[in-house]
Amino acid sequence: MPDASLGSSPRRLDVAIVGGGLAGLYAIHRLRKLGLSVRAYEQGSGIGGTWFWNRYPGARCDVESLEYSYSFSEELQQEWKWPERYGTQPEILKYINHVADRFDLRRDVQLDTRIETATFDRATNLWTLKTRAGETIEARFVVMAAGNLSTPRLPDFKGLKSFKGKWYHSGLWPHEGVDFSGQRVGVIGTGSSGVQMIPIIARQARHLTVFQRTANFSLPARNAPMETERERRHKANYRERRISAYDTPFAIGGHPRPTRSALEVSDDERNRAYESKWQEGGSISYLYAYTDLLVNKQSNDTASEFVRNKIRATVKDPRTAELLAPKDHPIGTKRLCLDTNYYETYNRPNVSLVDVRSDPIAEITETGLRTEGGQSFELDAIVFATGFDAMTGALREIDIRARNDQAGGGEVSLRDHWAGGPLTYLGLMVSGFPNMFIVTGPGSPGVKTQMIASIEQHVDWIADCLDHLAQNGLDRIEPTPEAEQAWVEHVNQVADSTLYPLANSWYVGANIPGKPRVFMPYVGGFDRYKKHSEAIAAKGYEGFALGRTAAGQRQAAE
Ligand code: N01
Repeated sequence: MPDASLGSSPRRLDVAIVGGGLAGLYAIHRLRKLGLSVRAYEQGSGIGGTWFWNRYPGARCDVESLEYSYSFSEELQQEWKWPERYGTQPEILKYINHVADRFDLRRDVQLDTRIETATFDRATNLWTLKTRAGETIEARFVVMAAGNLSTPRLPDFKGLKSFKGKWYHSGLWPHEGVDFSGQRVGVIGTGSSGVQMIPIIARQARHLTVFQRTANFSLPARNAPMETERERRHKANYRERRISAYDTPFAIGGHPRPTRSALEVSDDERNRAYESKWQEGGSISYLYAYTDLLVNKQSNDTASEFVRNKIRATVKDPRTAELLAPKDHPIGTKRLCLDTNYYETYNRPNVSLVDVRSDPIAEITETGLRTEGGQSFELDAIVFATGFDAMTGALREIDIRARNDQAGGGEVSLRDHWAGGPLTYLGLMVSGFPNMFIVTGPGSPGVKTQMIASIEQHVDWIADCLDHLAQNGLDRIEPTPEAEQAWVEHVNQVADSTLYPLANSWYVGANIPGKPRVFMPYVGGFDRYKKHSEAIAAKGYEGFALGRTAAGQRQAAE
């Protein structure tokens, strides 16, 4: 419900949180413990973020459920029972709602509230946020927990308005679900969302046409009901398992650290190792088979070719198999997909694959779509699994500004500051925008890890930082431009030492025409990042300018 204080004097908070997903909810819990007044503003009509919006058929997490969950409460992680190896969207949303109730978080979440502007005034040392409905909020600090994959993107196709059928985007799926029975359906996009929904839509639709621009690597998930014994063993030392997971690059435990290069072993031995990972299911275990799969092209070629051969052995029509076998990027450099019967689906008589790389979609028509080469497809429904304006989209949609305190002093906007690509220090803060924290922003390892581990690590870091400020009578923190620049350079150097930049992925904004091509996530690993960000805090927040302002002191006293 929109807030009742609308139109009256501004609500004053210690911390305003933007977003009511996994990050925003944990921020409420953690920051409240410091005695701070907090409130999260969520544009959806329910909590859960990604898991609230992405309700497409087959939506499921590709990190195992015993890992993809909060670790902050031992009771919670012991009590919650995941029914399957990988959580489905409804199950994860149920879990998030359970957490909100169990820790009484809802009273500090305001739903149906979109933050449109956020302005920091150096003279008052306050952030002022405005909602679409016209409410004003003042806060000493802001935590942006708006998500990395939360701005759905529709390609700019001509003619969508003229389409007489129904169309959907994976990230804005109708809550009541969609029944495709008897319909001619087109799915555009073969990333993680497309790969998950295609086998399920194929079982319902009269005919399914998949429009593929880039083939993606996908591995079998091997989902199954949770094994009771496995769950018992995991829970017997959950805490220790989490700690050892935090000491790995992906913050995911259970996979021994590789010790050898893929090129150090014989072809037979390597193929046996890949086969065993393929049978085991899951992406981390596969990429973790050898030390150098993400840094050495020749090593990666062996892992890529193994999967291409699996595709060729699965898909009966050789032309379709070759189209599905990715050749333009090394495996793992675009987000590796996990599937259940994805490649097998192309053996169904009611499924066809169209290559829109060689013959791009020209326009949506009244009755379907047409390619530049003149092929026409009659469709009753079109599904856009075309992804998101990743990592920067949600923050760029908010008009974020900071005002100087000198009379007549200028204003900087985040959109301008990021015009050439996102600039952050540690993915946590932006120079020139004091007292604004980002959870798993660009420059953080977040999207390359078990996301909830990164969320908890970032929010804990932010909470410790706010505590440090309070304990020391300080009220302002911002990164120095030098520290920000050095971090951005470091993020890029680390990326350049890997194979990641070889792919046209959303990690570099390649899916958005005109977006600056900058490598956004930190791929040096969660383990290194955690140690580094903690060391920076221990050194008195090295690279940050901390301060005490007259206005800030007054507010703290109020
Ligand atoms: O989006 P994507 P997604 N014409 O950007 C194609 C997470 N996630 O929603 O590669 C034709 O990966 C585009 O083609 P190309 C996960 O981190 C996790 O699938 O740009 N095609 C691509 O095939 C994931 O990486 C889970 O050439 C067009 C597809 O649309 C991220 O979310 C599940 C096009 C978009 O793929 C995003 O995944 C789902 C055009 N004009 C998502 N424009 C799990 O945990 C775009 N495409 C399992």
